[in-house]
Amino acid sequence: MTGDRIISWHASPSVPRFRPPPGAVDAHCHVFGPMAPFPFSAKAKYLPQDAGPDMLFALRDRLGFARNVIVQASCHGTDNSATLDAIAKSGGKARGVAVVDPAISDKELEALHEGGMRGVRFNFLKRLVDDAPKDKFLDVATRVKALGWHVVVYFEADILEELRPFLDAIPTPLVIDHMGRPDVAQGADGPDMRAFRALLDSRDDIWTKVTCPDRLDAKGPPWDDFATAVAPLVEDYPERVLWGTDWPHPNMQDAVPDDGALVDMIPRIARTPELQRKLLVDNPMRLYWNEAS
Ligand code: 0GY
Repeated sequence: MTGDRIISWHASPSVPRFRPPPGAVDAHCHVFGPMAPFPFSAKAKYLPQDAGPDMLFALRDRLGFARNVIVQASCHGTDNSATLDAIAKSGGKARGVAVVDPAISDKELEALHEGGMRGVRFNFLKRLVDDAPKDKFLDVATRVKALGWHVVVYFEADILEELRPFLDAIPTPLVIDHMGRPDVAQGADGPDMRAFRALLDSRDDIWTKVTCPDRLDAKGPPWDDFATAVAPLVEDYPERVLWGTDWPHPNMQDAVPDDGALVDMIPRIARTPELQRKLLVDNPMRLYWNEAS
């Protein structure tokens, strides 16, 4: 990968008007580098500027959050060192989701667990990864089950049907990134949301991140289509939703979202204090800070 390193995050995000409840978790964010100690993968599809743990924790505090779940970004490939470094520097306030080479040993998986990882991510976006071997992913899923982990899957709505047999075979709890990227302009009852609800209804251990209005709502801020399409989902699956900033917003350099405005979307999709507490505190704590895991 060559070319200029990109900046995909807002230089001075606003302080949100909405104050998250105490103990709120930003359950989908990343770190990029820093590159000197943690070089990007030779297979990276984008080359970002450094966005390391200090910046992430400063944003966490500015937005009024208490914890982070740091998802290994594709630009770091299967070397989880940068994510583990950020978790270690968090003083117990971060956990992680790893991306692994399917040939990883059980011992290496245990070391990732020790380092704070609680899930593994399988990415099916062709613009982000070269291949997504389902049979090998299933083998990994079976092995991480023993650690009490879950599987995070990232895909776009047009391949949901094709992925169903694979998703159905995963033996751990499943977390779907960004609701499988529905077209939110179709509304809460459009074909994409209906297909996604059918997936959620097929098992009671499938969770989703109600994230990324900036990626999913083509009309842009104030992201009304996103609010309309997503609020009913939060109401119908209150125990199985997670929320995150997605900072530093990989690949969003042409339309960097204001993280404060993203936080101000929360009361538009989780419309009561009880729903907000489940979304931001109870659910992510159950998945990532469960003492039994
Ligand atoms: C996201 C979305 C994207 C990127 C990555 O790992 C990544 O690079 O996840 C994307 O470009 O859609 O969830 O961060």
